[in-house]
Amino acid sequence: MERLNSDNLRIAVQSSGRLADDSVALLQGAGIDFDAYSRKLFASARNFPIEILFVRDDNIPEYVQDGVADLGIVGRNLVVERQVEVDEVLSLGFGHCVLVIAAPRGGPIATVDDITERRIATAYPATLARYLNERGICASIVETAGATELTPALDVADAICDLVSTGTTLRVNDLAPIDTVLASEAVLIAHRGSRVDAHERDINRLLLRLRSLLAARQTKYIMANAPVDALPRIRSVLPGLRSPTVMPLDDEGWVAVHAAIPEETFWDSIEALRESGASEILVTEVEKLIQ
Ligand code: PRT
Ligand code: ZN
Repeated sequence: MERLNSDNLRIAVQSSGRLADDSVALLQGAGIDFDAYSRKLFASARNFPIEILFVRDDNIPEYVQDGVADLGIVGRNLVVERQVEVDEVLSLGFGHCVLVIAAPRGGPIATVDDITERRIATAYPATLARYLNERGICASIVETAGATELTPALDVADAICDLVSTGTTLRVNDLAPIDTVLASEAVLIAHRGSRVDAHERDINRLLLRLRSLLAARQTKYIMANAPVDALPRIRSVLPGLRSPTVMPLDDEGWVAVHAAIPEETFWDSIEALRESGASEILVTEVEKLIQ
């Protein structure tokens, strides 16, 4: 069997499950070339001194805390629940979900005030306990290992505290959310010990790549034509990275305007651009954005 190269940086990712494909795609998008096809216990990158460990997500917080891996990709919900000593380095923009308290629709629990002295089922007992403590609410926590959404119907609990993404599971079980405990997404976490110092250079190289990939995903590149006299207005409405690039067109009195704009306000910018007099607006994806 192949062995781990102890000198290399190690990153732990989920082997299968909700975060697995996006984690692999992120690393590969950052130009790390490895065989993710077989998902053996680990893979060595061919073009970067890093080893990828494929494990259950439950193990990732402790592996990173204990230095089995230097880095890990895991849901913030697990990092918070396990109360591990790691650094959260980057939010990765996938695996979005919220940990919510929910209760049977139309039942006696309609707001947070109603959960006092009630039973709340959850697979996140530490996070829920902290939430209750902070609010001075006294309620009992029923620990579950899965299928938390079924516990009210089985009269094992009066409410639940569980992860939600689309909300379908809550709806199907006739539960309504009453408060948010934690907003979560996949995060990159890092070990705090000396192993990491030895790998600082490679970690920084990897971070630069990941940041440029994440920034690119949040950016669109636009090209538009506009009459020269529309430029002052266009400049004032384009958020751009710095300022737009302006090039003369063959057609006198006209210019081409190029700019990188944030995805978040994309449609607002396009509308403002059109109202400023720009036309023939071309939009493309940005592959990397290195700052
Ligand atoms: O096998 P392994 O232990 O590695 O995986 P797992 O089964 O424990 O974890 P997995 O793959 O289900 O989830 C991994 C991570 O994905 C979680 O820790 C979260 O950070 C994140 N995530 C994002 C979610 C969801 N969305 C989500 N919807 N984790 C769980 N769910 C559950 C939710 O609780 C509900 O029961 O999926 C169900 C469907 O959700 P709705 O709202 O879309 O109906
Ligand atoms: Zn798990």
